[in-house]
Amino acid sequence: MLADQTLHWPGGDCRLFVGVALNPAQQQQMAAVLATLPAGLKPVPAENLHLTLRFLGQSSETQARALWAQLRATSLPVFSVRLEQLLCWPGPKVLCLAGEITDPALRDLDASISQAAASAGYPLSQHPLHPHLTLARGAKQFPQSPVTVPALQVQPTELHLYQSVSTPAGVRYPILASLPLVMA
Ligand code: 2AM
Repeated sequence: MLADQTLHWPGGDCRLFVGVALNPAQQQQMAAVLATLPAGLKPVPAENLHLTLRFLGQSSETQARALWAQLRATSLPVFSVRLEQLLCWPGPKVLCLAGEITDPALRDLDASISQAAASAGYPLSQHPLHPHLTLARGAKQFPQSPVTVPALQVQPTELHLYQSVSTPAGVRYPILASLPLVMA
């Protein structure tokens, strides 16, 4: 499927982030894993699984379009990352499957996104990129009971601009625009 490079703006200011999705087989695999997480954790809905590459926060349409135009004009490399470490981050209280950046293409992509974000006027990122897949929220500490999560080799083909929308039924992440990641 060809990425829809058009940016569909929903109106007003929006909370945004740039990220990638799992492929459908991985999403299904992780949906089964989410269903086995210990009680007390709040698994994320499988359709919300994503890797955040850059959190942008509240954004105007003008700023988002400037960012996306710059990314559209950039060659965005396809990358691979292995997520294999189960971590509990007590600050945001999330359980996540994390990995290290070993593929230079991911460093290049991160640099391109940071450059585009800076020139569109977004503030500098507070943390260096640490690839991770948030599996559950409400994780004050590492679960007492054993959690088995398979390692995941993620190699996305598209970069997405996501909106984060809070609704009474929970948070949703509609995709506002996508760009293809290309072989170097
Ligand atoms: P994460 O679960 O991949 O860390 C939408 O709000 C998404 O942006 C969240 O699911 C979270 O992604 C990320 N996010 C939210 N607030 C953030 C912040 N202050 N800094 C970095 N990432 C944030």
